[in-house]
Amino acid sequence: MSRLVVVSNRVSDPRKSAGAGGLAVALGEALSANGGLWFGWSGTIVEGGTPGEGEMHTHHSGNVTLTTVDLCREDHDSYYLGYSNGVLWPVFHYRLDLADFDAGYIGGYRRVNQLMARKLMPLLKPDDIIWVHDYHLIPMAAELRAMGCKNRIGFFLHIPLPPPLILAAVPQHEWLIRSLFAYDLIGFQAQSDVEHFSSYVGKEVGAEALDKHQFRAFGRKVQAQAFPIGIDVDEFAALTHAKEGRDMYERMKKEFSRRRLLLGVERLDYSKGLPQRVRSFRELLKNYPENIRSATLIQIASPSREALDTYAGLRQELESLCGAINGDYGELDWMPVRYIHRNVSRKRLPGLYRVADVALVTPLRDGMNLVAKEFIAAQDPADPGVLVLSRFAGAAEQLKEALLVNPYDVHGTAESIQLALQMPLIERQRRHQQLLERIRSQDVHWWRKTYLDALAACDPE
Ligand code: GDG
Repeated sequence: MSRLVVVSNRVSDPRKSAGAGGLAVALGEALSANGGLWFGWSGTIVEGGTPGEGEMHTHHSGNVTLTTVDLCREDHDSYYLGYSNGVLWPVFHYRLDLADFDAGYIGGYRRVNQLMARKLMPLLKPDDIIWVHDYHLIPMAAELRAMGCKNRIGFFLHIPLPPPLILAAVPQHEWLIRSLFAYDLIGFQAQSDVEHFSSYVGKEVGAEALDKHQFRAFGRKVQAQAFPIGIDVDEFAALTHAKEGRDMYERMKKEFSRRRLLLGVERLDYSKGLPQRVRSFRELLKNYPENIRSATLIQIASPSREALDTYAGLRQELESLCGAINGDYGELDWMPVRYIHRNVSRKRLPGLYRVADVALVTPLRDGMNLVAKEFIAAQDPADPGVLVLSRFAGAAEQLKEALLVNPYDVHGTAESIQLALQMPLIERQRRHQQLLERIRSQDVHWWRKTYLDALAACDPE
């Protein structure tokens, strides 16, 4: 059995991941199955350290080895804040207007990928299977190959890949795509991402399409395919019934016994469409006044990437919108929006999802969106809530029985929210049952196994 080596920006201890997200749990579990190595940044920033250098730390958790590398301030700021989250994140989410194409960032991005490859290379065994995650580490395989690595290496992009003409706005677009050809398998979230990859490599680098999923360019062959990530449905359903989930459910259920609850949960990120959502909610109150004093929006927007100006600006915009709507529509004993800018414990979230009549998952663009799937998993099948889902979330390719909306269309979204609030029980049950079957058959274990089987089956070059 080959050893699995997972490489990601952040690393988490599988034994301490009870409160962590589903992805950390799934990767930890994949590694624990046969023993493995999880490699990435330690989370430590060394003030005044030397660029391209970083101390390595190793500890063991059962049969999983966790090896991490520190980054100096300059590397962290240009690799993580600068190129990853100031260039790749906005452009890959179609926000050219928010990208900061500072020419200095790319140096740090390359330097950190080289540093990571240099530290990982001596730890590798010849038959290890390497699985690299996300946009922070696109050139990782190319760096490893340059050092002579012949292992099978797969990549999974958790965020969307934009169409060729948007991608081409990144000054290093060709280099990024050439770097992807150092992998054996590229996993995307959605079919639309595979289409964008296929059309980019056809148009911009003249790749030869060997079939729908295999492409040859730069003297290498790569396979590109969609593997929609899922959640651990059983684990999530169990959290709903565990003490903290149940306490949350009972407390909120009592409060909302005669009122309707609309719920939004995400990191405060401009890809999630939060201002548009609050405007849609205001439109709902304006056009359907029967919801005044009845429908409440709870919006959890957990703090994220606050060192970047675009995120600070978004926070101000959202807070001013929430303040305005509460000022315009609020009563002494009722406020339309409850906005929470804090992280809510993962153990309590499922209880909150279960009380909600409607989940508003309306990103402007999203690789997949796990909140949509968590909401479905937490519902009571006898009296389920309704999922209002953006057509621009990767999840929309799978979750067709949700009410699909265009989040830019504030009026249309408000109409769909009203439809959701009025949906008869029988239709809610029918939609929920189909959605639940879908997230069960393609859960996080299916995702991991399907991906790793496909990687193991790739012909090595
Ligand atoms: C990226 C891609 C893709 C949110 N607020 C709180 C909290 N959360 C949890 C949710 C969910 C996770 O964070 C968010 O996952 P998403 O998938 O919705 O979004 P991203 O963070 O942008 O993730 C995305 C994903 O990678 C996986 O491939 O689906 O498209 O952008 O699990 O529950 N958790 C807690 N408190 C909060 O306040 N505990």
